[in-house]
Amino acid sequence: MDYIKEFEELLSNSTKEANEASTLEELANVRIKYLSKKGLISVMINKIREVEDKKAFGEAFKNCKDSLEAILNSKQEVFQKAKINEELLKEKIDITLNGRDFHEGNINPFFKIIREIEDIFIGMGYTIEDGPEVEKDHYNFELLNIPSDHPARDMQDSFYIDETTLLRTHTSPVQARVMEKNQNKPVKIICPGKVFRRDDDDMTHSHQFAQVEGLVIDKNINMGNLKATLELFVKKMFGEKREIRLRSSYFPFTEPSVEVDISCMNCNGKGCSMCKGTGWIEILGAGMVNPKVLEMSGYDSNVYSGFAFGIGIERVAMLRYGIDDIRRFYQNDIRFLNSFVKKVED
Ligand code: FA5
Repeated sequence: MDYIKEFEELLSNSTKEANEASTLEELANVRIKYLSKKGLISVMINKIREVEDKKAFGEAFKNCKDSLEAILNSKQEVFQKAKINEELLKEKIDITLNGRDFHEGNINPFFKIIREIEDIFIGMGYTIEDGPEVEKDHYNFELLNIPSDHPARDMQDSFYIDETTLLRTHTSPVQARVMEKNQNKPVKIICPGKVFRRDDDDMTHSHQFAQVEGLVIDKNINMGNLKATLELFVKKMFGEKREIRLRSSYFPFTEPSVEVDISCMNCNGKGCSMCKGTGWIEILGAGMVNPKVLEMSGYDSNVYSGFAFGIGIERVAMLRYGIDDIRRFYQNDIRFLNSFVKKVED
């Protein structure tokens, strides 16, 4: 029965050491010393070979091992809780501190005006289409009745990628693409997007700008529908009092064609540097879709007619918000953007 004594001694020593341990590390060392594979209690199992009553030995071994494990586990739990509490105290958050200011962003004025234009036309039953900025000559010119020797190409000289591909010079190629897709079915779309052409940069011109194309095709569409649509758009965008002027013009893809001007916001029509002394600023080109263009895109021009327009987005924004120079849209001057946002929300 010697082993009983031995177990008692091992348990009393290990318990004493466990009670004396003051850190998690010291406690772990006690566990290693007695309970690891070669620990003082663990190796006692080898003595089972020497005893007769193996069952009693086994029970004594298990009791000793379980008792020490229970003591170590409960002490370990106490230490761990104390450690967590200590860390929590160190990480105390002072909720009386003022919060940090964060800067709230705004929608860029350029995109804001696009949304406004879209809202107006959606309200009139239009849907929104998209088209590629890198375009084929075929859609940008050919299908719009501007063959390769046509002088109208000179006015929209552009940035070519190769002989048949260019950065689109206007959003009108979307007309051709939409007609091709719809083939003899009614159409009522707008398409906002970037356009590019070799142009002098000044207060109202840029070599890269944006347009919104509009196209309506159905039976019995006439010039009166076009005029009413543009008048409604201008009044919704600029207010009931803003005047518009239709000048007859020429586009190879519309017949007849018009250019639409709005009285200058900067000088109220008196004449200033912004409107080049005329009192008017041109915002869009429009007209009845040339029957030849309808036919080229697969429509029967005896059944269908349509109108189209191309609005200069920056010009609309300039008039709407009283911006004097188109280049401000591209300079990314935060002072301009901030003052503009306030102005819009006033
Ligand atoms: C066109 O681009 C035609 N595709 C418009 C059109 C569509 C006519 C459908 C008929 C039917 P235009 O080159 O005039 O037309 O340009 C249309 C509008 O874009 C102008 O009224 C103007 O508001 C704007 N715009 C033209 N050139 C510039 C430029 N360099 N910088 C800024 N805005 C411009």
